[in-house]
Amino acid sequence: MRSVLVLGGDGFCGWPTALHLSAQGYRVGIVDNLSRRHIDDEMGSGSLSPITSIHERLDVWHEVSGEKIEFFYLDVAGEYQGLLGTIASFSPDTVVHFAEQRSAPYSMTNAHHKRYTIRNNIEGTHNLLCALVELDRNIHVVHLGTTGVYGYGTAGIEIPEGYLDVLIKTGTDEKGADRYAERSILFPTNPGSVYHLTKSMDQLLFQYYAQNDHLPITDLHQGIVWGTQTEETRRHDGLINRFDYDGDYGTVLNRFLMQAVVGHALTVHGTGGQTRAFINIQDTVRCIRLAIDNPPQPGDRVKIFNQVAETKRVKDLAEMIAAMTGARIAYVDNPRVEDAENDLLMSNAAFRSLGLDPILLREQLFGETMEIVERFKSRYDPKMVAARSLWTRNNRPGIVKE
Ligand code: NAD
Ligand code: USQ
Repeated sequence: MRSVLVLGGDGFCGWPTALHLSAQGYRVGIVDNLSRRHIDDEMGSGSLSPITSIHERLDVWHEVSGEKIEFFYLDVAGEYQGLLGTIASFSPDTVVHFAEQRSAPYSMTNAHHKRYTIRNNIEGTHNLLCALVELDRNIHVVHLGTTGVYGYGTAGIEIPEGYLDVLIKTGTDEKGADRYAERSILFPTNPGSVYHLTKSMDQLLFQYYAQNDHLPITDLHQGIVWGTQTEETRRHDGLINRFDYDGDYGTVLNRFLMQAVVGHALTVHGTGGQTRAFINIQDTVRCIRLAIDNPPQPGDRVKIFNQVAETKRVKDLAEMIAAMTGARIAYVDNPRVEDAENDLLMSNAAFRSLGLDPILLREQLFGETMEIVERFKSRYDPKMVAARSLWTRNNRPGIVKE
């Protein structure tokens, strides 16, 4: 039986991925230090959907599916020997690595959060790579990166999957004509937050270890995930996925859907001219399985897939939801440093060639997410909605002024 260790398997993407793989017949283990739950305690926030403890979740999964998922309570960034021993004894064919601090606003709040995000994400990734070199068992790493590594300026091209083919001027020939050398380089990174910076740095770690130690590595550049439930998490309330709506961890589309249901104005930052890439949570889990089943060979360069379904402008999303629900749109101050407007075209040819027919944003698909919000809206805390983490002293929080 093929086996997969899911680092960060208690999180928003990791939990439904672990269940999906288990349902598909993989032997699955989860490693998590529950830091995401501790951050909720730190910030006074919490998932809108009432998630059960990791142990209850795993018991319910065993009850409904007959499958067992093992859990290892471990800090990937801080407990190298524990990580090494866990990988050695679980002996996976693939390690899926979600175990990073993933909120851009949280990473920008203060020096403590910046330093934590750098330490947690970079050391976690590096520990994993060192452990795999030490074990020397040809274990495939599938890492969740972000489309944010490409930056959000207008590139003027369709952003390729990780690499850019360039011609470098090397001189002139005897007739004075320019000579060029062809190269394929990592697409130049342009991170927009300390969190995105860690994903950019992860890319170099992967490039180095793929080259030097021939580790087989796939890096998935994922867009903003929307939706909550997947085929497996719907099977029982005790398996429900988390739904973040707060100013730090709530992502834009889920926030707008939540705001529409509870009667809060849709908080569009600045002009809303920012264009971003999106993917539904059900496709996240499908893509990860496709990546697991199609590993690179040892010695290959890092395989990079853009894990996105489509791109959309924030303002257009808000208008779509406002038209559907009657919600009011509030153009609030932008707490972030980002271009007021950008165009974004992004290739997703690799996943399409593997058979992915992605779920696209359509009004009728928002129903389920809105039902989840409707069902649990008594748990909503209006104080948590404002985006208060500022990128610089010159920015202002994204607060609706009545
Ligand atoms: P999440 O915060 O819900 O889950 C991350 C999980 O990793 C949590 O359960 C957390 O406790 C765990 N974790 C963090 N640091 C750890 C450590 N040092 N040791 C052990 N466990 C640790 O985040 P998510 O939304 O599920 O994102 C998962 C990955 O996908 C992240 O790397 C993120 O950058 C990437 N991603 C997410 C999105 C999105 O929209 N959610 C989009 C693109 C990429
Ligand atoms: N935005 C609003 N109003 C809001 C919230 C956000 O206008 O209420 C805007 C932001 O200013 C930004 C865009 O929406 O322009 C996206 O913000 P987001 O919070 O939805 O997403 P982001 O911070 O980019 O991060 C999320 C995940 C991160 C992942 C990333 C993919 O938290 O883990 O890496 O999406 S990507 O955006 O492609 O980098």
